[in-house]
Amino acid sequence: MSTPKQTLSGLLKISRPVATALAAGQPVVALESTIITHGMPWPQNLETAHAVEQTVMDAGAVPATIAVLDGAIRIGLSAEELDRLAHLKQVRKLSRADLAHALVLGEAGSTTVAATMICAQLAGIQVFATGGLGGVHRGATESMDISADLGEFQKSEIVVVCAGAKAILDIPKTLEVLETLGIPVLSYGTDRFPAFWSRDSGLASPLRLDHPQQIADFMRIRKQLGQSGGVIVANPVPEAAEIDKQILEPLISRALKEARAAGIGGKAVTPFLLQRIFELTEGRSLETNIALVLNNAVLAARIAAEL
Ligand code: PSU
Ligand code: MN
Repeated sequence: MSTPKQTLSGLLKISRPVATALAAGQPVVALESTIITHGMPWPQNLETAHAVEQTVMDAGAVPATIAVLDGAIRIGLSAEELDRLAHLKQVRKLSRADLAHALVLGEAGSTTVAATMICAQLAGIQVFATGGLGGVHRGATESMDISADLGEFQKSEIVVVCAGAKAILDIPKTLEVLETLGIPVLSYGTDRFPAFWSRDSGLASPLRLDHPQQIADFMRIRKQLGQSGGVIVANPVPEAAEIDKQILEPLISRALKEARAAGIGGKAVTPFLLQRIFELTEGRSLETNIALVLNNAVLAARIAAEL
């Protein structure tokens, strides 16, 4: 059988440290790049990208930040490449539908949760850490705005460690869609489903596990049962960094109203809302975002070690 690298003939470039770790069966954690280009302002985006990689390494795994650069899917970026990505002005936000398009045109792009899952699977990486999942947007009965992140879990066999779904979303509907699609939502060490900046969305978690070993076993048993697809691990933000739901809710309502008034749609919605929440919380939401991503990186590394 040919390796993914050969079949993809130049479209997939795995960095040397990541390729070495994969060949040796060492734990590898995939990291997305939309959070760098569209999720955080400069310079915290680059600082966080480096801090997340360092956190993965400190936890005993090899980080593989994923993006499209120079006409190829890149698995593992050098410090110089991370820097270049964080500085890019005209970088595309790539989801499942866009990956091949960016490759045809040779355009640079960052990968969302959905696209990162696809690329991680191609590279043979099983675990991926991010901030918050995309989901069903508020007002989706009108806008039909449901993130492609959700459907991706039916296709790519990856464990995605996140801090739940972003509070800007309609979380009850997001959980309903996940249930309909049969996608497991495992909250880590809690019975509550977390809401990104807050530890509790107000909703019970569909499933709970308390140890990285159990999460690895969960994946193994699914495989034995012939179940394909990915799994969501919802890891609540550390208490010291969380923002109370009551504080956030009026700010989210305001940001949503502004988005509607400005006619923001499609891919621009999530970046717009994250930026406005950042401004309305005077930067506090960003501190929380950074804390939760680092927290997820540690858990992802521990799960990768068990797999
Ligand atoms: N987590 C963060 N910040 C982000 C995202 C996740 O802490 O910016 C990104 C992810 O890349 C996710 C995307 O896939 O937001 C969801 O975008 P949309 O709602 O357009 O599908
Ligand atoms: Mn959308």
